[in-house]
Amino acid sequence: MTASDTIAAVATAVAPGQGGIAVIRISGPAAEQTGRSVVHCPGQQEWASHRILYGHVVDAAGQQRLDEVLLLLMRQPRSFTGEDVVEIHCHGGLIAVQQVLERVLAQPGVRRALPGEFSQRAVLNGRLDLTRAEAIAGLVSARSRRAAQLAMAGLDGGIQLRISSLRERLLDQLTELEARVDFEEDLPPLNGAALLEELQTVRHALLTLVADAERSAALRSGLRVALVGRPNVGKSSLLNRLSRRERAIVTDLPGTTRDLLESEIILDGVPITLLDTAGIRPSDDAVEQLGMARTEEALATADVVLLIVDGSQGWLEADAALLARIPEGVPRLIVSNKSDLPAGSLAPCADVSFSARTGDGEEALVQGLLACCGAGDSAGVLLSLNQRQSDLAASAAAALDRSREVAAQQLPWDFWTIDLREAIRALGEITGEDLTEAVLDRVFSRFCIGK
Ligand SMILES: Nc1nc2c(ncn2[C@@H]2O[C@H](COP(=O)(O)OP(=O)(O)OP(=O)(O)O)[C@@H](O)[C@H]2O)c(=O)[nH]1
Ligand SMILES: [Mg+2]
Repeated sequence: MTASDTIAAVATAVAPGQGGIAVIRISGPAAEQTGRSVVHCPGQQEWASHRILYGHVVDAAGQQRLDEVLLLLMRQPRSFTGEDVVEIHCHGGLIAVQQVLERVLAQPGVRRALPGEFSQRAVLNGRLDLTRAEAIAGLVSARSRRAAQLAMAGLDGGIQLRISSLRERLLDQLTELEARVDFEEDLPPLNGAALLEELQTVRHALLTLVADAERSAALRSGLRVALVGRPNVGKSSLLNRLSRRERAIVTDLPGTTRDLLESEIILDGVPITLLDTAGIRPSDDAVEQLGMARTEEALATADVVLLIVDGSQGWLEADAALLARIPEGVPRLIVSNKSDLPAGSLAPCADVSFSARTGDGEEALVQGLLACCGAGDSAGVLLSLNQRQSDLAASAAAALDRSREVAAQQLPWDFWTIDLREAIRALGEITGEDLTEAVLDRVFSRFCIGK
């Protein structure tokens, strides 16, 4: 399949004053002609595929040089999209790249690429399967080494392989069933119990993938962790210590933090946004009241709440009142700070004891935090489906679950095929395979219909 139009876009990140080199990617039938029109290559350079050419981009009037560039032509099908592709490697930053892109877009038959359109063409042209295309997006957006590692597993084809093989197993069963629907009398009887067992094995495998996806979701999207507590317990000090910099203002005056303050950190490969909040206490100060309203918002939206108490004061009623304000179901960790000072009379019912001043107990705090957001468990995860894939895997598993019902009611074979088809369709949607034709192909190739 070849698209009739040619698309172009800057493939590298663009920022003013940054990036030595930027790449403009052009894909489609007009790619080579566009390259030839836009880039003037001196001397006898040959326009051969997969060779680097050197030249200049000049303005439309042919007067002024806009940039000095390298050009890479990759003729179809040996390119990322499977189409003719030209890459213009120009200088980075903002202005030169935009000028070159404008020249490219002004060529006949060329338009600006839509988001993800190169990958989409690669998939449509069979150069890339769907899960690998999604893995590229995951790799690009990875915010931690671990997330990048998981994306690479997808890029290496791990997800495609796993889902395809589960789908194949279902297709095998469907083939058997469909043959029975059409030619029951010609074939040996089907073992319903064995078939059901196979479906449930696949279902369990899918559920494991869904659970792994949930466990590692934090790795991809990151977690918002709200630090709450009474004024002066050391919320900002804790944030500074975990951030390894003086991000927040710390003073011995209660009510120092007035506004929400965010700090992005990576803990054990998990991206975490720490939210420092205004300490909660009765106050007539208008600014402080607004700050406390934001604390409430942070409480309502955080994935995890760290309730910080002052261990040198012990567990106070106000701490208990704050604990009660953490919304139901939100994982929480109670941190007793200031462990370097003598403990207060009432021992706080804390999960970890910590000192923002000395750093004592930091490892326990980090591990407790990761455990409480479930991110600590993701260590053993080797493959991580993204949300779309995980939703589809879950719906396939649900369809397979329904087959138990069908089995229990001892319904005829064609009833079994309904849920099975549904599960196969969902998995095929993950891998991008065409369901109906694939199933029919299998039926035809395995059983000689004309016999
Ligand atoms: N000894 C000791 N002092 C600490 C520790 N952590 C914080 N402090 C002190 O406690 C005081 C308050 O610290 P902050 O981090 O500003 O407390 P906060 O909870 O952010 O306070 P508000 O922003 O007012 O709500 C400062 O004087 C800190 O130096 C600790 O672990 N040990
Ligand atoms: Mg503070």
